[in-house]
Amino acid sequence: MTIKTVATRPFEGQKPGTSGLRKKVSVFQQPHYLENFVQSIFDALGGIAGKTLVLGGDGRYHNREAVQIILKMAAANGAARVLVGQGGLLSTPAVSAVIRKYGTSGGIVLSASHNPGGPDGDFGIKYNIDNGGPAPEKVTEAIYARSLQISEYRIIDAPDVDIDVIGDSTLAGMQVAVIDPVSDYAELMASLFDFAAIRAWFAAGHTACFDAMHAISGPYAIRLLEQTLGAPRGTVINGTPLPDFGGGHPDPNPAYATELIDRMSAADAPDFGGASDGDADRNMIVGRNLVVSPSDSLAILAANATLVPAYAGGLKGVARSMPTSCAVDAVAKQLGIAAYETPTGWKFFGNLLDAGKVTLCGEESYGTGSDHVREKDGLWAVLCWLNLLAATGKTVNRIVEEHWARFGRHFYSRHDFEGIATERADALMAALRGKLATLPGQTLHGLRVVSADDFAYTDPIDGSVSTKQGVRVVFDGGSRVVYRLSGTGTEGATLRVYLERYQPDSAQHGVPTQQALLDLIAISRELADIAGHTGLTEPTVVT
Ligand code: VG1
Ligand code: CO
Repeated sequence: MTIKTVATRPFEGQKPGTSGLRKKVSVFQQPHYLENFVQSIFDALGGIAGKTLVLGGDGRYHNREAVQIILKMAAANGAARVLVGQGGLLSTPAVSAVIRKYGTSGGIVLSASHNPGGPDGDFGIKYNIDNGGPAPEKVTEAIYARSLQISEYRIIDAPDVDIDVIGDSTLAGMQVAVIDPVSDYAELMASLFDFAAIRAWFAAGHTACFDAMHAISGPYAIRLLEQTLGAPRGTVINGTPLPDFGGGHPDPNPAYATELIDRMSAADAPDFGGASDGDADRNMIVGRNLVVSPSDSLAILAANATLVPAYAGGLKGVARSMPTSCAVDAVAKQLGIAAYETPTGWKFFGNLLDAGKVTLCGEESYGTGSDHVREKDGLWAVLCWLNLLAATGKTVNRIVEEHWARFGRHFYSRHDFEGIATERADALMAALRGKLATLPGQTLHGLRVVSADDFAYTDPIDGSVSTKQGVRVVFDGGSRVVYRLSGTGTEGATLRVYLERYQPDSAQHGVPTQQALLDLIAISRELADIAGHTGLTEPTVVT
């Protein structure tokens, strides 16, 4: 087998966004495109000679081809060993778990997460460091810088590796270990939760529906829920991963997980509903006719964490991304623990988790997780909720309502305006930033602005600074409107508008969310002149 050194030229725009490099499949299919980025990762790490890496993806279109290319490049770059999920599959949280369990140098995740797949869909690649979490900004910046300089990459000329049979083989001196994608993760879950109590809950006749949305969580959910915890067969729906996710949009929210939402509003609805995204790191929790807001879910898990064996000793602290509602802050205050506010994206939680400052973290975008791995974890959240249901004997709805009664309700919604021309979106944000200084003290639709800024974050552990992380406008009583541009899309720009209102009065907790937020919605549209800048008078997706 010969090592080839291939001459190449930089591609523009190989800049990782909120979570890795995401582009259309056709972009990744260009000769040298993936290779350039992979070599840039290896170079930015100072080489991978003698190192062990983990490799797997969510099974979307182009996953298998990319796995073969990366294995051959890792071998040519002198890696000692690569642990690859059977079939090239590993969920994002499973990659994190495997990196940590085997103490590898890091890993590569192939996924564009909740973005649609298939030949016309999206593909993505992300590097995770040795703590199991997404590379921090200083690493992603080094990878990007390298991608602009690259002139050659290394790959071996060899037949494809058989990635479908579990076991070890060698590739030009590098060991390839094909591992079961589910086992290590399943073993970790069993160590965290009261499986006996959840098993008894199902045995008593309780029912659940988990929508894997034809994505990678299917095999994990079937193994854990149906084969380990005794949930009836058929509890997991859309459980076979497909390269195009069945043509769907694998994002577990009320707009896209409609099959689950329909089931949970039927007369014979199961007791519990859950769903996960393309790479299985997101989760949606659903009760009967009730979607639990992700921000509330984080707060509820924090308030009840000691019912779960792994967290019985209490929480060290909690963290949420800035646009996530302040519901978890209210819980932290009552528990007397610290609450951190970070920029959007899981990479910002890594240092806090590593330093033992926080145990639970969450994002409004249907992401929840803990210090068991360094990624958000969809099935973990589902198991947390099942553990709570089993331990308390309560329904999802009752747990949520009791939480609001105790802490007050943070009404919350995100309005996305998609497909905006990038220059227009940038102009909108620039105009908004230009206004910030004049806002405090102004009254808009009867609400007084108490502060307005562009969120900047100084990491309390390593002091690194991240600026321009979203514009936030805070009103009397803690209501907020937050604006930022998405960093995961592949076409034009997406403006995200996050809306939040705190309501302490229990008599008002049953008001429909969009109604409770009406004045904030009006303010958000006017303040940023969304229609003027984008031509859009209504959001394209509301969650
Ligand atoms: C979105 C979410 C963010 C999440 C990120 C990755 O980013 O808002 O909270 O961390 O996706 O999630 P953005 O920049 O588009 O708003 V995933 O499941 O796509 O890895
Ligand atoms: Co995801």
